[in-house]
Amino acid sequence: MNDINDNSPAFKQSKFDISLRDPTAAGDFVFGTSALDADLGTNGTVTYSISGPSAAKFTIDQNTGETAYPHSILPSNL
Ligand SMILES: [Ca+2]
Repeated sequence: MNDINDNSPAFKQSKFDISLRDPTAAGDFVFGTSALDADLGTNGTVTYSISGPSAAKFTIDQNTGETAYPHSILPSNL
């Protein structure tokens, strides 16, 4: 039986409301979430990215979805 890639990744929530604290250090964790894809194997692999006007202010781990302040900026630049 072969699985086909007929499911898209989905977050448990469609909207997230988060409050950002001032970072105490570059690399500070900001936000974590995960999406699920019901397909098997590589068809079910989820990769994460961030987009939008403020995307450059954050980094995201494409494997875990963990979002953080980038190491390349100082907190005062946020
Ligand atoms: Ca899929």
